Amino acid sequence: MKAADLPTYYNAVDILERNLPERAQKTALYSDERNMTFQNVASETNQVGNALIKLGVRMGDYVGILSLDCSAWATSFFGTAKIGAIAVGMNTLLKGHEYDFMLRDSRARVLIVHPALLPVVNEIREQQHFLEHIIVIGEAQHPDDLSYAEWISGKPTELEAAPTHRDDFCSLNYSSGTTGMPKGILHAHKDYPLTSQLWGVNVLDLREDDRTFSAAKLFFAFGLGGNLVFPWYAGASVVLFAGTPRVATNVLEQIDRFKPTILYNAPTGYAATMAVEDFSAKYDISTLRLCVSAGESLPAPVWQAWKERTGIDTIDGIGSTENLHIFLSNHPGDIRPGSSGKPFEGYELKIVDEAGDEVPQGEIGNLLVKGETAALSYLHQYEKSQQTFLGEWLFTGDKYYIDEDGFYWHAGRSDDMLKVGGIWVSPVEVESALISHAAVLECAVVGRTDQSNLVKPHAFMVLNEGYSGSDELTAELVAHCKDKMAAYKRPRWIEYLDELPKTATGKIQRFRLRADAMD
Ligand code: 3UK
Repeated sequence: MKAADLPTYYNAVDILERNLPERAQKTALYSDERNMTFQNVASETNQVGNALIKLGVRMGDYVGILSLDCSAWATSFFGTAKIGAIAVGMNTLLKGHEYDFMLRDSRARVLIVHPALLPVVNEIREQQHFLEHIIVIGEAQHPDDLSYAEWISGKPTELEAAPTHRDDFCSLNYSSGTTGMPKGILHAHKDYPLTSQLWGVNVLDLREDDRTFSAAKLFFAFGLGGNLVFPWYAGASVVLFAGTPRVATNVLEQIDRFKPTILYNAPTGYAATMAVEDFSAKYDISTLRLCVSAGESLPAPVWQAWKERTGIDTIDGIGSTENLHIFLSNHPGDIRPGSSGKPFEGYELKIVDEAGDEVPQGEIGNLLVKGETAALSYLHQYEKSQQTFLGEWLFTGDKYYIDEDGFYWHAGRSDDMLKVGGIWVSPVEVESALISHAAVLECAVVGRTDQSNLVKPHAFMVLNEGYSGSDELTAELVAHCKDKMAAYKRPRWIEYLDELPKTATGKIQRFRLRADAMD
C-alpha cells in the first residue's frame, strides 16, 4: 500500500467509521469504566467534534489530550481529527514545566485533561498564552473549566468530516532528545492507515476477531497505533486501562479479566511479569495468541523465558515516533530472538558508515530508513530536523548490523540517549537534576544493564566538601531526582568517586564509566 492509493482528501476518522456498515454493534472498546460499541464511539466522537467547533476550534488548530487511557481519549483523538484539528497526545508522567512547554510550543487552544492530571495542570494554568479552554474528563473543579460529560451533552451525534488532505497534519507527539525540551513530531492523516496496513495487518496479521491490550499508553505512538488505530482499522476490539502498567499484576489482572489475544509491552514489562510468582497459574492469560515488544530491544534470554513460561511467541520490532510506528520487525513464524527481525514492504533500510556509504554485511553502522510514514521535520527545530530528516532518508540514531541470515541486530545508539522501560531518558537531564542538589559537585550518568540485560541509569558522583557518600545521601538524591523529573528517569545506582575520568581537554570519558558500570 502506498500513500497515493488513499483518496487525496482523506480523514483518519475513517479508521473508526469504516466499522459502521458491518459491525456498528460490535464492542469496539472494553475498559474498567465502560464498554462501547463502534456506534457508541462514533456518535460520541461526533459530539466531541461538534463541541470543539462550538468552542471555536478550526482546521489546523491544536487540541491537547493529557489523560490516562480511557474511552474519552479515543473519542477526543478521533473527534479532533474529524474536524481537521491536530491532537497533541501528552505523556502523563511529566512535570509542570514540560506541559507548559508543550502547550506553548503547540499553541493548543483546548486541553482535554483527566482529573488525575489536574494538579499538575493547575501549577501552570495561569501562565498560558494560547490555551483558552480546559475540559475535565470527570468533575470540573475550577470555575473556568468544563466537565467533559456536560460539554458533549446535547451536542448532535452527526457530523460531517472536515475535508482534510491526506497530507494534512492529524497528530503531534513530543519525543525527548539529549538536551533541551522534547521535539514535536507531526504526523499526517495518511500515516495512520499506512502504518495500520504495512505493519498491523501485513506483519502482525491483526484480524477482526482479535482483541488487543497494551501496557504502552495511548500518548505513546507505540500504544496509540498498537492499541487503538491498528485494531480498529482491522475491525478488532481494544482494551483500555487507566492504571499504571509498571505494576505487573495490574497488567495480568486486565488480561485475566478482558481476555485479549494480543499484548503489547516493553521488554521491562515482560521481565517484571515473570517476576510475579506463578503468574501463569494465578492469572488466565491463555487467550493471548501473540505478544509484541518495542521501545528498546528485547534480550534473547527474556524472549526465551517468556516462551518457556507461557508458550507464546513475542514479536520484537523497532519503531520510532518519527516514523509513527514499527518499520523493522520480526514476523510471526520467522523470529530470531534478540534481533529486530527483517525489513518488510513499505520501508527500505540502509546501514551506513560515517561517510554515508553502506557497510558490508555483518558490520555495524548507522541505520537509515526510507518510508512514506516518516514525519517531515521537528516542530520549531530547524537544526535538529536537518540532522534527522535527510531528504528521503531518515537518520534513526540507532547502530545496527545484519547477520548472515538477514536479521537486523540493534547495537546501541549514536547519541548518549537511554531507553529505560521503553521510554527516553537523557543522561544530561538526570545529571542536571543531580547537580542542583547541594551535595553534588559534578556527576555523570550512563546506562548500565540490570540482571535482565535491560538498561537503567547509573550515576557517578563527586561530592562537595563536607559531604560523604552514604545510603541516606543516596536515598535523598533519588528523592531529589523524583522531585525534579519524571520518576522513571531517576538513577537506579549511585556511585561516589573522588573524581570523574576525564580527557586532557577536560571532557568526561563516558566510555570508561560505561565499562565501570558493567562490572
Ligand atoms: C528505540 C528500539 C531496539 C530505538 C516506538 C514502537 O520506541 C518508539 O518510539 P520512540 O520515538 O523511540 C525510538 C527509538 O527507540 N527502540 C524502539 N523500539 C526498539 N530499539 N529494539 C526495539 N524493538 O533507539 C528507536 O530509535 O520513543 C516503538 C512503535 C512506535 C514507537 N514510537
